[in-house]
Amino acid sequence: MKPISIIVDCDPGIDDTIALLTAFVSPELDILGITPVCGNQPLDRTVRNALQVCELGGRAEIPVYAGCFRPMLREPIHGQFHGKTGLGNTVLPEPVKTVESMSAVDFLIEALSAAAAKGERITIACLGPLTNVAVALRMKPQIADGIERIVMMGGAYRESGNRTMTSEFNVLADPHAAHVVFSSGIPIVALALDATHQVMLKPEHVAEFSRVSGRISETLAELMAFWDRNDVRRYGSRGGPLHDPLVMAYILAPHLFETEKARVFVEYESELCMGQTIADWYGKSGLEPNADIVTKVDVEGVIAFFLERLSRYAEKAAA
Ligand SMILES: [Ca+2]
Repeated sequence: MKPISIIVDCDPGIDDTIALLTAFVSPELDILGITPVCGNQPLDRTVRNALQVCELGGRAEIPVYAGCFRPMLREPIHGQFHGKTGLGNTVLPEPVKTVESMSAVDFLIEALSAAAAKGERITIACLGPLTNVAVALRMKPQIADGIERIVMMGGAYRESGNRTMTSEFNVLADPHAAHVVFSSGIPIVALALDATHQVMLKPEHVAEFSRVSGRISETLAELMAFWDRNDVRRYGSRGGPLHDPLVMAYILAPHLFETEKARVFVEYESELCMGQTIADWYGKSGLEPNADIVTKVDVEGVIAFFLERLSRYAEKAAA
């Protein structure tokens, strides 16, 4: 089967690192580029982290294009659970690999226009604020013809928010960009907190990941241990929700997920509810659905999926 052409738009970030490491050992994917954006960390950090993760994963040949320095209109906000560098307490070697000179927005426009011209389509995995994709769409809306679909982590529908009472971090960080993307007509699969809060990465899972993952085992265990929120009141157990990696699981193993169609609206005016995502589940707006929202996750299946994928690092070392 022909591999899925994919661009990974991200803001690494611990969970983005796990997502990237999973994508790197998945031959079903042809990763055309990685486009870090300002999000969990300022842009210089997310770019450096992306370069380091490419080297850690043995995929230094994948080009990294630096994205937008800031959200479209709002002041930047950054993640609270990723430590000082964005990778917890993990210190990776300084990257030898360098960032491409072309910007992420130019790369998106070029790659998607080229795909559209050939009648091909590229999947975009969005693991951070949607600034890069929104700016590219504002500059050249025709790139939508080169997008197969956007599979994104972001939003909170029946769940309440994580960064504020109403809002999830990736959408809150750039609600205007999210509005542009949800208004674009591009097919969207949304993995919101409704999905990610179902998948808790618990200390016993971390031990298991560390056992199977060969040469990246130490780094992975350190990263994942940093993820333990210890917020039992909210999540019902120790550990932390496995947010952004679920995008890769969805693309590679969609049978582990159930979705419902809805029209999604993004609040970008109210300070109280800034970044809230609202789903019209029952056709109240009179508008057609614009997203498939993941409502149910096969949790054991997803954990087993990631264990199998990341165990490939052990095989790679042995090969
Ligand atoms: Ca992220």
